[in-house]
Amino acid sequence: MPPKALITGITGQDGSYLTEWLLGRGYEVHGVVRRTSSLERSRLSHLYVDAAVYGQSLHLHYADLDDPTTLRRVLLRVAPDELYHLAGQSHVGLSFDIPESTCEMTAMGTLRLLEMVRDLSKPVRLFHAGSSEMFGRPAVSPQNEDTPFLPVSPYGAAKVFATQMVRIYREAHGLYAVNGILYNHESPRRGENFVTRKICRAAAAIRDGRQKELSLGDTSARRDWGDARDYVRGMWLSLQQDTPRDYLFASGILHSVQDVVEVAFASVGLDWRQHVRQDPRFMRPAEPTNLVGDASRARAILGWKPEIGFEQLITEMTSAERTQSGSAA
Ligand code: F7E
Repeated sequence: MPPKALITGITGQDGSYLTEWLLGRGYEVHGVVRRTSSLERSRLSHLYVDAAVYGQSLHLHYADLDDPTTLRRVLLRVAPDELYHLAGQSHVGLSFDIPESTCEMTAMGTLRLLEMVRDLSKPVRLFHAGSSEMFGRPAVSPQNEDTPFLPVSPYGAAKVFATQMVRIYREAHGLYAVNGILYNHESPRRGENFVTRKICRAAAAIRDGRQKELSLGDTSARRDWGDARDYVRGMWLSLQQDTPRDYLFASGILHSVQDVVEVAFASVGLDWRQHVRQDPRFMRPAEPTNLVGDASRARAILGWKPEIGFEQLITEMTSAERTQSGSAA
């Protein structure tokens, strides 16, 4: 019998890469999808149309984090060995505009899932995607798994609640439950309203004459950016250990939004100065500071280290935008 995995958030960037990673290891993969008026499955479409994969080793189920009865039914029917909980409202800026639904999905949605897992007769290994945003403005840099959380956004606060609940259920109820503290991780499949994708997409479109300028918020903001494909490998590794514990996944290197702009525009032979402008609409009410991670534990116990560097990632993302629009040289 192949091992079975269930993924919430399977249609997202991480969910789609994780699906490929697990299928490549012989897993039967099940995903929870929300009903929407448009079929938001573009990141999985290459698998969805493959008759040898979809309905064979990959299965999608309609359910949602705010519909516990259905979600419980899916969990009982699939009876997974591993459960990867990646779903939730993941845009930090947007969480200032829609804090209630952000907390409902990210915080309460995780608690509901933990309650379901607690009741299962067959034990499951649970991975929960935490975030560097939980550290907010930390007193120490770089951060590790023991650094106190000081979130400065509704999203960060919701993730702290969910992460702490995972720890509580692990200790109090003996669940095999793991938090990954994930720093920013990007790819050509990143959502279009995250800053790296927005910049790479614009650089490609300006280069090809489909766009004139790019409006950004705070370009001095700095983040620890890695590649999503490295991070999903870490998720899987963290569930293959005898003892469940939390792991931090980061590159350990800070770059500014301005650095992303310069690499992306230079990669298509453009001078960013002629195209980029600041727009207060994209500024946030509060920004975290010094979010840079120390992934020593993941390196020591899981043998994990990031393989794709910042410049390679941004260059690939920009080039992918040109390929997708059919204009690559
Ligand atoms: O912003 C600044 C913005 O939206 C990065 C999520 O995956 O990583 C992600 O959250 C920085 C911020 O990612 C624009 O103010 C400037 O300082 O790409 P982002 P994020 O907020 O760091 C963490 C770890 C998560 O867990 C989240 O789920 O870029 N910035 N100008 C801008 N950001 C956006 N989106 N758009 C701009 O125009």
